[in-house]
This record gives sequence, structure tokens and C-alpha cells, in this order.
Amino acid sequence: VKIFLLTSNEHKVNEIREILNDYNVEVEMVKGIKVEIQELELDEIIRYAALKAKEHTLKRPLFLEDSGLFIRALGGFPGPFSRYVYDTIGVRGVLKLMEGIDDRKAEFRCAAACVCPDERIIVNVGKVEGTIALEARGKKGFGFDPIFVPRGFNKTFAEMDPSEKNSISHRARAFRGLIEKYLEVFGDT
Ligand code: ITT
Ligand code: NA
Repeated sequence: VKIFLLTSNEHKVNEIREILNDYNVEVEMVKGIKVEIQELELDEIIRYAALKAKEHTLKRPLFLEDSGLFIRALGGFPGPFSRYVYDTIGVRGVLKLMEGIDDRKAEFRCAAACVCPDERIIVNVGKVEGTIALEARGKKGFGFDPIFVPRGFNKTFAEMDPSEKNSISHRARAFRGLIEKYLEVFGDT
């Protein structure tokens, strides 16, 4: 089975390729319009983006995702604004906001959507809990990976090989659930 993935982020493509490889699913990156409404819930953001993407491309099945880092002590910030915060104040800025804060709990969330061949939209959400490290560590991955320590580990996502990150990540959980739902209905087509 082959799917199209609408994103501008090559790191996402690499991770999703490896995640879906277990299902013998081939991934082709598509660059196009991913409309992002200002909403707080990622599943609402991605559902709207999928509706809009459906109007702009005929490539099916079309997958897309929205993800972000939600820090408890900051009321969930940067959450849906993660891309903007990463591009502006960056990892160092977030560490600065967390200075002197003992509650370092955070989670990564990913809402993934599929526009099916019959135009139906399926959404599936995944998350991984963890903490914000005291300093950035590691060079792998992307985005906020150097400051996120998943629960049960003492290394950051950026210190993990892709396969280790993929074994627990928000993105892997979102996409595994989504591809299973998809293949259940469209596996033979
Ligand atoms: P799209 O074209 O798919 O929208 P994007 O990078 O703009 O690509 P988002 O709007 O979903 O994607 O922004 C998510 C941001 O959250 C992303 O730019 C990272 O800064 C951060 N993020 C999401 N998942 C992450 C992960 O697995 N590791 C590190 N940072 C992540
Ligand atoms: Na984006």
C-alpha cells in the first residue's frame, strides 16, 4: 500500500516512513497547503486541515499531522504554537521559561488524519509523557527533542536512535493506530 503525506517537515517524513514500514506501507511526501486554524486542540486543528487539504489535492489516501509539546507548569504552552515557539524563542527560550520551576512534567502530542479514497476523514491521536530536561542534550531528532525526557528513560529524545524514539513516540502511537484503522477498511484496495 502507498500513502501520500502532506507536510513541509522532512523529519516527520523520515519518522513516519520508518513507523509505517512495519505495515509495508510506502510513504510519498507531498508539499501543499496545510491550513492551520487557531485552536487549542490538535485533533480539531488537524480535522480542519484535512477538510481543506481534501479540496486542494486529489492524492489519496492523504495523511497529515499536527503535533506539539505541552508543558504542564506553563498551562500547556507551547502546545499548538510549538512550531512558532520553536522558530522564535527556540529550545533555549523554553528552558529559560522553565528556570526555577520544579514541576517539569510535559507531553508530546500528535493528531494524525487520513483523507480516505472514499473522502472520509479518520483522525487518531497519540501522546507520550515525560519531563523537560534542565539542559539540552543530544543531536538526533528535531525540534524540542533535546529537552524532552520520556517517562521511564533518563535520556532525551535527541539522545535516542530513531527506532528507539519510534518505539514510544506520540507520532508512532498516532500513526500506528491510524494506519491500523485505515488498513482495516482499505487494506486490499
Ligand atoms: P507541517 O508542515 O507538517 O505542519 P510543522 O513542523 O510546521 O510541519 P507542526 O505545525 O505540527 O509541524 O509543528 C509541530 C512543532 O512541534 C514542530 O515544528 C516541532 O517544533 C515540535 N514537535 C512536534 N513533534 C516533535 C517531535 O517528535 N520532536 C520534537 N519536536 C516536535
Ligand atoms: Na505547521
